[in-house]
Amino acid sequence: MMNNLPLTKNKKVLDFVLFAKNLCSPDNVIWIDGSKSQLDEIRAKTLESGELIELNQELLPNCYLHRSAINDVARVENRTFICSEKKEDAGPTNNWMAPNEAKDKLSALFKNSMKGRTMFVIPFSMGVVGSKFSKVGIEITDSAYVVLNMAIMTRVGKECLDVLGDSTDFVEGLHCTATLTEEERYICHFPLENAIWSVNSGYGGNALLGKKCFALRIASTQAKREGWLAEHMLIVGIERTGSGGKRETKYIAAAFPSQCGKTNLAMLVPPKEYLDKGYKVFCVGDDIAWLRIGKDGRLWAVNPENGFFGVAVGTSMKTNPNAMKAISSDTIFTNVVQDLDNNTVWWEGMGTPPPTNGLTWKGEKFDPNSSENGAHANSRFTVPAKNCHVISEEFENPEGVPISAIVFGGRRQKTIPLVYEAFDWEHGVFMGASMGSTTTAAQQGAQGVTRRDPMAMLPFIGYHVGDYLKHWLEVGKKIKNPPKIFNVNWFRKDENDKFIWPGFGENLRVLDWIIDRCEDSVQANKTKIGLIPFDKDININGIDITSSQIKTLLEINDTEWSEEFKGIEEFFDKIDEGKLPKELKDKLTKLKGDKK
Ligand code: GTP
Ligand code: SPV
Ligand code: MN
Repeated sequence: MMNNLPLTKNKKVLDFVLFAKNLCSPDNVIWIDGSKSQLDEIRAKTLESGELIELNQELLPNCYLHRSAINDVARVENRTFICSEKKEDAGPTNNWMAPNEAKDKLSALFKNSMKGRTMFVIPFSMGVVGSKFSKVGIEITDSAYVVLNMAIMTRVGKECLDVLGDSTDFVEGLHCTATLTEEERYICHFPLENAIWSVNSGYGGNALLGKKCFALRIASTQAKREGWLAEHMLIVGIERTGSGGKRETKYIAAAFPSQCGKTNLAMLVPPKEYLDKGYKVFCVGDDIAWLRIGKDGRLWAVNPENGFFGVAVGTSMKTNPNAMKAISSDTIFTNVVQDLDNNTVWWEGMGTPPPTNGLTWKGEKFDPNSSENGAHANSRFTVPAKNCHVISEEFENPEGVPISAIVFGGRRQKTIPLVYEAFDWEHGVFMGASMGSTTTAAQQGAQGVTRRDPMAMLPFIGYHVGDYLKHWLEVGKKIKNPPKIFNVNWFRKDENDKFIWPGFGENLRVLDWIIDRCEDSVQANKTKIGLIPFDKDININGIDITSSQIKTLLEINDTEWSEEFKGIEEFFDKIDEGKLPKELKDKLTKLKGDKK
């Protein structure tokens, strides 16, 4: 029998559950206690209902497949709202709705939405349970798929309520798949109340409320108040023999927009030459970092998640073998191809021949010769972090890891060099504030359009972007030993529309230069936009890159950059509203005026 007795005496939690119950009228309520037996029971029900499909348990133990509704495959930025008291507090990069209006509108959609269904109450912790840097959330949902995903992506169960005790300091998330009607889909955030209401989607960031809604949008507002940073960043550790001859692990936090390579960089396998030299790479996180100033005056990062919700398409033994190994068990696959011959999964870019007897992500007969993809471009795997063979020893360390370098990057076909370094923190904030990237399938809407995406946080800043950038500058002033800041671009293309840089594991060559810079063991070329590597300092031994190509990758083209400055100026003008820090505007004016 599943537990339907409250797992806490916390009045605010009980009131929230009662409120949701009265509003949504479920047939029954189940409190998620975090036990394996309860999750097994819930999974068994999803297999009966068809919500999950059991995959070949010999080849893929404890792996399951889910097909989402066809109209529900990605985050919906145009239906995502920040419901701050005043519109100007949400700023020009967010949709805004008055809190009362949002509550009224969504209450009508939640009304009786769980009739005939079960309401699950998921107590969860972002970060190690009980750590002073962690935060508790309660997600109420009608979706067993959400429960099973949350149980992978976060720490769930009774112990989260135990550490919460009587405290009112938790985030309330109310979620219902309801009818999945797109026109009535709303993802609303109430920063004043630490609350999230999400209705009519069951997918990823719209529905797993611990992730983008809590750990970025709500947490960014908490971070602003409390003096830290909640960022869309991977965290990776690189162990090597440093310039002083000592073996050391240096940690890098990197912000790239959705589907721009965070998971891949976080788990990279060093090229042979580097393996031979004893390089090791450890993954701390692949999507979200909470960064605080440590007592030692450095910036420290924790990954508040407990699993990976990674992009399936393009993941192969060649591009990301660590992810491939991780997802060979205990994984929920969403919107990939099902190979009916052996009941396994497949996607474009997996590096194996397509199944001849398969079903597409929509559950239709898969034609490998069709121009239409079998897996959705935003198909995903959900896998526990502990499945990753290179998960860092520090993953569970409540203090996190000290960050030596912050890296920004996006998909840019031209203009932006392979790597360059900021002169100082303020310049680094300018670099992050002005970065751009072409849009991907992670969000609904036009793809392949270049847009500005400050710190890869455009869709995730829970308040005014100008205040957010000011907060970055202020945090910088308080760090005694700030990390150096860099920008990278793996996606520069040649005249044949081909990526010039091989990317993936080879990106370590660039991280190696970055760490050398952090250790002051390599010189850099001072240009007006920042510090660029000398060609000879990017090691291209053993890769198919000519010296003229490396020149192109490191080139600063004046015509391209004047266009870039125009784009940045347009964006700055759009987001200013009297809140964009003067330091950033001055930087742009100076850059525009400077010669080389
Ligand atoms: P989210 O989970 O959406 O936040 O994405 P992410 O930033 O973690 O992106 P991910 O690592 O999943 O990569 C997205 C896509 O970019 C995949 O299809 C990868 O194959 C591709 N990709 C990742 N790294 C590289 C790279 O270095 N070079 C090239 N050309 N493609 C890459
Ligand atoms: C992203 O879109 O940046 C993701 C996937 O990491 S989702 O959880 O859907 O936001
Ligand atoms: Mn992401």
